[in-house]
Amino acid sequence: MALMKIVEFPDPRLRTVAQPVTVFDAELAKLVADMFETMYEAPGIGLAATQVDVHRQLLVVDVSEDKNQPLVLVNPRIVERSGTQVCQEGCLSVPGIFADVERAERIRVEAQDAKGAAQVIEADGLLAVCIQHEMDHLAGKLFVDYLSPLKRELVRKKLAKQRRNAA
Ligand code: K1U
Ligand code: ZN
Repeated sequence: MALMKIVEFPDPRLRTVAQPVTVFDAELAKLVADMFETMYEAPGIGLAATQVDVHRQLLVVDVSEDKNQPLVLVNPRIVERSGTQVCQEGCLSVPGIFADVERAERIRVEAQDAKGAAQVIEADGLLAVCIQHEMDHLAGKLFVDYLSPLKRELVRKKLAKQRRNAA
């Protein structure tokens, strides 16, 4: 397994729309393993392939406390949504920034697993938030896009300052 580099906002590669996965082979299995290692090490509760500069419809999630409920969603589609919830979100591609985002409370997702088998996931609460956040990444969208242009500009400046101070 290997740690992957996470692309950070405002890198334009985060705006790439992911293409469907069509081949379920050993290379895909290694990518999934590397993405889980990268997500757990960050640490995070989700990671989309877009964030590691792979533009395929693939995401990994684990919202459990013990980090023992890994989920792999390949070519995910939300087929039902209901209710709304507001949750404070973070993003490994936008480090140190947190903001409230409104999402559906419950979703039903049709996807494939890492071997290509069909799966249906019924999610609510944090799992539903995290899947919607990761699916946004696959569409080239970031949680800061839900903020006002002024707040987004503040985020951009804060990140630039963080990077200057770290250099
Ligand atoms: O997509 C990402 O960058 C991962 C992101 C997922 C996410 C978090 C919160 C709401 C929606 C989506 C993260 O994992 S940020 C880190 C984080 O939230 C966390 C880290 C350690 C423990 C618990 C949470
Ligand atoms: Zn994110």
